Amino acid sequence: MDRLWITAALAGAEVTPQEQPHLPLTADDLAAEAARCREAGAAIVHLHVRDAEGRPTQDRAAFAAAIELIRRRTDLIIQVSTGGAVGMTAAERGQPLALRPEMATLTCGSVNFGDGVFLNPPEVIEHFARTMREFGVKPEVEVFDAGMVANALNLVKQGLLDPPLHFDFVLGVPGGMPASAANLVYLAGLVPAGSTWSVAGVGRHELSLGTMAIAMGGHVRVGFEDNIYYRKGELATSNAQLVARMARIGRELDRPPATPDEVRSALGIG
Ligand code: KMH
Ligand code: ZN
Repeated sequence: MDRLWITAALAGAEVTPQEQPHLPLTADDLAAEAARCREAGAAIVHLHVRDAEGRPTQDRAAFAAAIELIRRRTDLIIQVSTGGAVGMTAAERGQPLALRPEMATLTCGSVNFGDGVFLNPPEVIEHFARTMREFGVKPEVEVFDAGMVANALNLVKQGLLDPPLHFDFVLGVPGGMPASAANLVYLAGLVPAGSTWSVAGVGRHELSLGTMAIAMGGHVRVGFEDNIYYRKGELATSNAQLVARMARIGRELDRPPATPDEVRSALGIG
């Protein structure tokens, strides 16, 4: 099987420093953490940024600052979030695309998200898909529920997305598809031949579903955006600690971590 692509989701938009004291918040923190994750085996960094007060922002300049520092310190593929935080407008969320990052997320449907709704109506999805094409950004199709795979495949039919696609199954968000082995097997079965996928299991499911994905030939996302614990009752000390564990499991299962350039060449980017 192919080498393992590990994505590090460093901070997300929802986790707070009160919940996870090692959460990277500033551009400097994000770049330092990205460098540690690269060292530990990550190939992709999934990027959200915060403002000076630590609140999630999609401000273009804030992304530019973090991207510059990450590029200075690593060769990681930088994947910006277009999801942002629940409640942000599409215009707000799309700002980092103008920076022409190598990758960006494209959530292909709406989903309840905790107490809120992560809204992705068809016109927003299509707008982001068109913008990504215009700026030469490779989409990662974010899937929080099964219908989102079908929506992405319809975008291919409409000529708005170019196969092969790369999917990320985010399982275990309250309101989204639960994080179960059966659900991962089902979703992986929907992926067309030639396309690729990873899983991001929320909370304790990060480890079990990540390990399953390695055995199934998929890829893995880990990090504080999805999970702040190393094991039950024990907070992780860094994102890199979570990356390193996946890299170790990958090596044991004959799926050593891929370098960013290996992933670039598989995705046809860079
Ligand atoms: N923060 C979530 C509402 C993405 O990065 O594209 C959406 C999210 C997905 O994190
Ligand atoms: Zn995200």
